[in-house]
Amino acid sequence: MKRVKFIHAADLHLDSPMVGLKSLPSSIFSRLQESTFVALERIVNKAIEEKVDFVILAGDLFDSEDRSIKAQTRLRNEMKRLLAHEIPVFAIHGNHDHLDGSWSHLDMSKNVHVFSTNVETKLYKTASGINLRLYGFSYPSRHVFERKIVDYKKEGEADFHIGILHGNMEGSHEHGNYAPFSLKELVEKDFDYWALGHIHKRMIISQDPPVIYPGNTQGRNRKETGIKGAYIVTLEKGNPSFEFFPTSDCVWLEKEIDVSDIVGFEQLYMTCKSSIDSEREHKMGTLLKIHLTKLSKENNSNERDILNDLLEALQEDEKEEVSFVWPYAITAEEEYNWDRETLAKQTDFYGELFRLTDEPKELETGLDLLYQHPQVRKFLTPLTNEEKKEMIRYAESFLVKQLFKE
Ligand SMILES: [Mn+2]
Repeated sequence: MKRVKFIHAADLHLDSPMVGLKSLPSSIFSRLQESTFVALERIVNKAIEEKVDFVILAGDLFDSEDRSIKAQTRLRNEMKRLLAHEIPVFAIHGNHDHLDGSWSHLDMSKNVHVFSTNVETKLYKTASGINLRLYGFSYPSRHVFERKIVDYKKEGEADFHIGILHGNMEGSHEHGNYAPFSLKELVEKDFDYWALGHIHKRMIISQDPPVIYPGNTQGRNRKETGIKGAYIVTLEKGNPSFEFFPTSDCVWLEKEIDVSDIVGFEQLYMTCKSSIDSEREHKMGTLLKIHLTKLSKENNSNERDILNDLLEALQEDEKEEVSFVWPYAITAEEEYNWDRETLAKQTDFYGELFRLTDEPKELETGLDLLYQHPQVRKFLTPLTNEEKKEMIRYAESFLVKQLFKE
């Protein structure tokens, strides 16, 4: 039976700067800075352990177009470990590590095959005599909006045909719409496997033929939640199989804690503490956002202060912990215990406020001040509609509470 086994990883974003996280304790921050490299090591370890035929890296190997020497050196060292086991690597570059950047160039080891800027085919014969054709291209510059998918064409004889593509499946709006394609187009190519990259969330688009976004190998901010990793794939005619394996050293999580029956700070602290302990994983770092639901009135009197004290107390125990669970934020359910209609009748001000929050025309103008600011904008990611709504809800609730106090 003809059979190949390989690893498919994408979006390694080596040497991600972990923007905006410098306020973390230095031990945790440096652990995060190192985490993209740890993920790479784990991919290589797995390849060697499982004696795979080859490894695919489907774009965004580096986080920045000006690849740091550190990232290049570490990648080369890991690739050399694969070379020592005669494992080749097929790599493409994506929108983050496109070929138009300027960097001090380090040669990769000779087992690494990088695809050029036009879709090309690479032939490879495994040690056991299986013939493969791999198809792919690297981004010549950051913005590739063409439908590069039309240039992928099955050609010649091979036991397996594998497409490697860094791009956006149409319908997904979270990432840039680069090199877009539809599932139908992929399936029509009649390949045996599609190794995708670009979308950082793990997704199995199709089982047979397998079409997979493995997601990134390490979450880099609070939006990239959950365990991250790569796939180990076995292809046999008519029977493809694949399995996820984790590579992330630090994990971002969000958690709700129901605190309805809780009275007093001590009880609140203990409940959160045990909830934090339940998330602790052996030798893995966790960054946790806690959302308290049904916080009682008694606790609610000076909500902001309580939440800050609670956060500080919970963080205190985690600084020196290898398997840390670092709470980076605590929010609480904002209770709408006023009646908007009655308030609106009371004074014109409330009526005006609710009209604004229902149709927040001024929000974009307000946000533009930040988002167009030359120094600030590079640290910002676009807000989702959900985040905008949350912002408005918070603003309304804040204003009403202030007025109640007065
Ligand atoms: Mn990426």
